Amino acid sequence: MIKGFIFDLDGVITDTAELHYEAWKKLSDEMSWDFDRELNEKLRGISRMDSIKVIMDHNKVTLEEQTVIDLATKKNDLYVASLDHMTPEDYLPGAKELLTHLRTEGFSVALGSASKNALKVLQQLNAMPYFDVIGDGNSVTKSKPEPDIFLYAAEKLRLPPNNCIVVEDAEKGIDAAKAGGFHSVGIGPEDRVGHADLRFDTMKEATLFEVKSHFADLF
Ligand code: G16
Ligand code: MG
Repeated sequence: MIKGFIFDLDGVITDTAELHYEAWKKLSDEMSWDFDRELNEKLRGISRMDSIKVIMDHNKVTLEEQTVIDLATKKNDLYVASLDHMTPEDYLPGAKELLTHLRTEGFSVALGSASKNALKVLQQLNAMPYFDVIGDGNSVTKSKPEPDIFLYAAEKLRLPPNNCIVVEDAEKGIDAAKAGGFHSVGIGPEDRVGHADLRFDTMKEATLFEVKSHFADLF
């Protein structure tokens, strides 16, 4: 029986990928590092420190750990400042409708995000009332593709993974859901989330009706 849903944040509820891109791009320009949208795609769903390491590897750069932390902090300050402009208009199309529908039908709902800024994003969107549990980048140490963040959210919801559907836009996010024994819904192209149990191109198509139709024997 499906009793709960666990949502990723960036790329599922709202499109912060563009804001992350702009902040990493600004830092990279200052450091004379190569950084483009293709590389930004590789940062989808992974933690801040893992992200800067991907960018440095790409540029064949090695720096002292403290310098890396300082640069990641600089990027984060830029990113957090850009969140001030986020408003309740900034849900991805379909996301608010699905969250509202889950509330009216009485499902348990959790957030399972890699971001340490998830609370600020939810507050900017006025999205807190849609969630029973918040799992974010501060809740666990091992990030996706490890299943820890989703296992944390499920435990707080008091549900076994088998009773939950994870909604994710990142390849590593679907890997994490599968590793934890969750049912999964992928948002995005086949080459990114084609390994999910069910896939939609965008959140607009991800209605509760469609999800229930696919997982009919589980509802
Ligand atoms: C998000 C983004 C990632 C970002 C990570 C950490 O994960 O997709 O690109 O690197 O959060 O964010 P922060 O620097 O704010 O802690 P998710 O899991 O919400 O997609
Ligand atoms: Mg995401």
